[in-house]
Amino acid sequence: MGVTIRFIWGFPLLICLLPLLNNFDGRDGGAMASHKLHFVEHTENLVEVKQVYRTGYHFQPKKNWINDPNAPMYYKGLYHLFYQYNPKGAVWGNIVWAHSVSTDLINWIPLEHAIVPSKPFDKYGCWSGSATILPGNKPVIIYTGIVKQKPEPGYQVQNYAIPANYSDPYLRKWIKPDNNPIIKPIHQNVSSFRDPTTAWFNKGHWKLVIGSKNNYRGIAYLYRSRDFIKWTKAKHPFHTKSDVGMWECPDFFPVSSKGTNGLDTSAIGGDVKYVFKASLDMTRFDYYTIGTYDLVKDKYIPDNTSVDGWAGLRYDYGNFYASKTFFDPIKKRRILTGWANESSTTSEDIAKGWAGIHLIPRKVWLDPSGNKLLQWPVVELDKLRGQKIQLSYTKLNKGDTIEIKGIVVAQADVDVTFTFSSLEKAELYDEKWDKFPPENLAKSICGIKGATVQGGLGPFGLLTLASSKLEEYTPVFFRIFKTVQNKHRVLLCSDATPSSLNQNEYKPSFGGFVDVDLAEKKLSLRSLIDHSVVESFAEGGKTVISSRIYPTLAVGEHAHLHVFNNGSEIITIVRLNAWSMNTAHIN
Ligand SMILES: *[C@@H]1O[C@H](CO)[C@@H](O)[C@H](O)[C@H]1NC(C)=O
Ligand SMILES: *[C@@H]1O[C@H](CO)[C@@H](O)[C@H](O)[C@H]1NC(C)=O
Ligand SMILES: *[C@@H]1O[C@H](CO)[C@@H](O)[C@H](O)[C@H]1NC(C)=O
Ligand SMILES: *[C@@H]1O[C@H](CO)[C@@H](O)[C@H](O)[C@H]1NC(C)=O
Ligand SMILES: *[C@H]1O[C@@H](CO)[C@H](O)[C@@H](O)[C@@H]1NC(C)=O
Repeated sequence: MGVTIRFIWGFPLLICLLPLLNNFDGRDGGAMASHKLHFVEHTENLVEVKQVYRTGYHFQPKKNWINDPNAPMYYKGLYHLFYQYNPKGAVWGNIVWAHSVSTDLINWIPLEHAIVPSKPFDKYGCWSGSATILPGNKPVIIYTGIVKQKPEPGYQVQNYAIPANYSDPYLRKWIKPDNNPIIKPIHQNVSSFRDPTTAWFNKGHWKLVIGSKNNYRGIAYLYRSRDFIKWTKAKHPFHTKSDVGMWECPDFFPVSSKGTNGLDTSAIGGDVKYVFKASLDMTRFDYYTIGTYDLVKDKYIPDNTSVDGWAGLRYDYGNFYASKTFFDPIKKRRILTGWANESSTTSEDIAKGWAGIHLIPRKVWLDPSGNKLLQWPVVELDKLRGQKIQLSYTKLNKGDTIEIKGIVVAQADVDVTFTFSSLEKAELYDEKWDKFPPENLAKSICGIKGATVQGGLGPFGLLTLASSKLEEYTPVFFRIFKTVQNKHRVLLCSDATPSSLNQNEYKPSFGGFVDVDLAEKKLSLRSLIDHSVVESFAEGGKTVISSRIYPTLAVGEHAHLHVFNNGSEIITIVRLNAWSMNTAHIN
């Protein structure tokens, strides 16, 4: 479960001032769902809302609320994605497991709901869970069921579900056997016991972990089973950490220390490291550590290079939560998928009829340094690339902007490499900044040093979803600092502060440091722009930031894209490729 239970039914409906663009059709993929008008639910007066903010190639249902991705897997030629979904509206509630399938992780076909509340063991909700493929190619799902509404947010147990027909590659029908629940809370806080992981197998047992807490201690409880039905709690948690709060949606998986291929969740061996991820309910970010798996103690131990806490590594320093990975046995890769909530208000969500998207599935693998992951959009995304614009060896002086024209910039993929001749002009890193809470350091500096604050080496980067006179824009940029010890720190910012004239939106100045060797004096940036989302990957996926944005002017064909430099060091665009993205067939 990835949602804070703070929504209440019955919001008074305010139809907000969404810009109503009459003839906008900036999407070049034909008659897609995004062109349809939807009717606002929960109202007596049905109101038409033009869908200028719907994404063209990010995963969304046709309408309503969506949160966590659940049980992603590959089965008989199809990728399966389940997700937490409210069939009745654009706010959290009435959660079922909706289900879509795909052959390429980009285009999706919707199927009937896979798991819905119907039995005493899930009467009040079917919350997040994971799939495991048992020997003989037999998928099984374990998910959290809510059996009682009290104590809030609900009394939680773990249930399993199996396909009704293993011959059906669509896995349309799922059976919830009557011997559920298979795991009940014993000494845990019964309302903080959820989101079972994919199970892995070793030493004669299947093992999985369940997210929990005890006061402010995050806990991943380990359970073992020989037959997948009878589960026993291990004496010790698999991993635990004080002062972090509830661990939602834990994920545990091996990564190879050689190459970029993924590994099956049960892999063990010499060239294998491990990743443990938790979704921090208190900060609403997904953080992870790299570590080892002690098979004797059956425990995960983070490496001393990974900070284990709020200031730890994040998959994404922006809007990204409740993520999950799975192993793709066909392309031998591990794929990460996560949820991005809205930056619009609840009443705006109700008016537009939907809330939440999933970000583009990313391949993840271990950085050669061994102390972080690299992430990159799945290669299948490239098939959506259409009209292309290219720039090379173009200089940007301080204050210069170059507009990228000739593509649909509100639905685009931009990949750019910058270079500079010296590090001399890097600004001094202000030691006072170290007083910011470490988990907010990069974001705080991005807040102080926005694109309009001129610098030495940077800021330089992209101005995405910009209006014609820059009344609105979302800058995604680098800025390089030099510490008193003469070390360089590279900051990536995705700053939504100037993104919208609408005062009600959530507009954080997300930021993350990029751990990069500047010897080559080069930095690369790829941004996936899709109407209300900008997903940016620095340096081949070392640092990723996603922002959800709701401009009022920079929508559709009124959006512009620029490359800019606002630092005194001259920046050269070595190469810039930008493509219009075709609209994917999604649900
Ligand atoms: C199971 O699925 C297969 C493949 O779709 C189908 O041919 C068969 O009729 C299904 N069996 C049942 C009992 O529905
Ligand atoms: C149990 O969980 C609930 C809901 O998250 C919380 O209000 C309560 O403080 C928790 N109790 C303990 C002992 O952690
Ligand atoms: C971190 O762990 C490695 C072994 O994994 C060890 O060699 C190194 O000394 C440790 N560093 C610190 C600061 O504890
Ligand atoms: C560059 O800085 C100047 C001075 O603050 C500012 O007016 C301008 O808008 C900045 N350019 C960008 C692209 O932010
Ligand atoms: C997404 O919405 C913003 C604005 O309401 C909140 O501040 C975030 O906490 C929230 N993120 C998640 C993961 O729920």
